[in-house]
Amino acid sequence: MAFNETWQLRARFAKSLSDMYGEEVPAYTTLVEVSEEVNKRYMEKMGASAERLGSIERVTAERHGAIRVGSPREMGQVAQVFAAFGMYPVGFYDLREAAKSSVPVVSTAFRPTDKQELAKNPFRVFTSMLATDDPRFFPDDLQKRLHEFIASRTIFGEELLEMAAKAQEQGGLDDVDADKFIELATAAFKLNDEPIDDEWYRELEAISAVASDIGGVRYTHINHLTPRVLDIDDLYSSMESRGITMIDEIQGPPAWKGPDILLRQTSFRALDEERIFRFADGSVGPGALRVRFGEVEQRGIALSPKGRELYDALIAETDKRLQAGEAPTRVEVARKVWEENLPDSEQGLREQGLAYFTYEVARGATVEPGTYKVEELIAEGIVIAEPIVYEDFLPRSAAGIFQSNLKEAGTRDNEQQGTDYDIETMSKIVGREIKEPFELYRAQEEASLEELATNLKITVQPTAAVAQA
Ligand code: OOG
Ligand code: NI
Repeated sequence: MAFNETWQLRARFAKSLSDMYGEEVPAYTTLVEVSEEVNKRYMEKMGASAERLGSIERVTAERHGAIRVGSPREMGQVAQVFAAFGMYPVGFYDLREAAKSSVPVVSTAFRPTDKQELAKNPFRVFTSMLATDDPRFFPDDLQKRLHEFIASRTIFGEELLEMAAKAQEQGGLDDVDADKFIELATAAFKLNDEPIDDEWYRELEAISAVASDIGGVRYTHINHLTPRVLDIDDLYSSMESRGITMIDEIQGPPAWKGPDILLRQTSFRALDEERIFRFADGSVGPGALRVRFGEVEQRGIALSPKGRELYDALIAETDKRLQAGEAPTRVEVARKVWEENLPDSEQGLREQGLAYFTYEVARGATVEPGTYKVEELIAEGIVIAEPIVYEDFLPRSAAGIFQSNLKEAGTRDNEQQGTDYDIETMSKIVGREIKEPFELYRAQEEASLEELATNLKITVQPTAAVAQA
């Protein structure tokens, strides 16, 4: 009997969710097809350099999912399920603060954390928890009913959780168990057709469509599954020419002549979906709701804290100039701001310590013993630098994606004091330590520098990105 290692379980899980979601949302299948065409075109156009930020095998299989849960208990359970797939919590995102409209959630992302695991299968899931205890969104009486409703449902059954614990303990499962486990795990995220209580759903929807999506039903489901493309501008126009309306713009960094940094994302708008409701008069029948959409992403280089600070400043500068009417679109303004402020080469990013890289000895290269700067070794052709890909998310883009799919702004009482959440409180909720993205990238660069020093038998000075506090 064959044994399925953790990464194999993860790859199977990603595939199984993707198949299920394709049946639930046919437009997703179109998005995947167009993404594959875009990637093929890009490979043909760019040759070997197309794969600088990820092999075509990895990128083709790469997806991120988004799910939403209702309580710390459910968050702890989903963390157990993801741990079985080698997916651990990384990063804390407070979308309550990042969004202008009413988005009452706090989030983390579950993903593989080391390089080899990411290369085998990089599946990740952006996971949000409804902040039911935040009085700016949920007044006392509603809070109580919401807590009761969520506490009374079971999304992750005992068998699933037990199998997840076993898979984690053994570092995988044999075939028979694996089949069952993938089936149960996939089913936990399947759209359920149990009638929705109309009155309850609409009460929450008036506050936020995100609140009703999470707390208005007895189940969870995948909100979206996102393929990765190598050229998001091509994807955007290809989708529009197929008659699919995309949100107004691509979120995150603009297209420009320099290196791609962080993450660019866009989506097509949430579609009206028919579901069965139970109405106040007791009748049961179809009604419409609108929460699920299709999203796509292009990934760039991971920034250091200094790079991220610069990125945030550039975004603020873009907002300012856009308001002053400098150019008609955010993307045009951003491109100018980028050109004025960001180095337009990987070397520039490295020299200023703005982004993370790994370093390898060029084949057959040797060097006299001594102390060297990495840039010096690169210039002499002894060392080759490879960018580290950004594996995480951006709160503002996430909020933008949430928001662009809400029909109404919802309500929010800013007179009330919001509940505090941070990476520590969120770690307690998840039941595992949430890793800080910067620390993972930095550790990767540091480890590669150490290996370089060992291989060349030299001392290597810390790079600017690693030398930062
Ligand atoms: C999550 C939105 C965030 C992203 O890619 O930034 C997200 C959600 O809609 O539940 O998926
Ligand atoms: Ni997403």
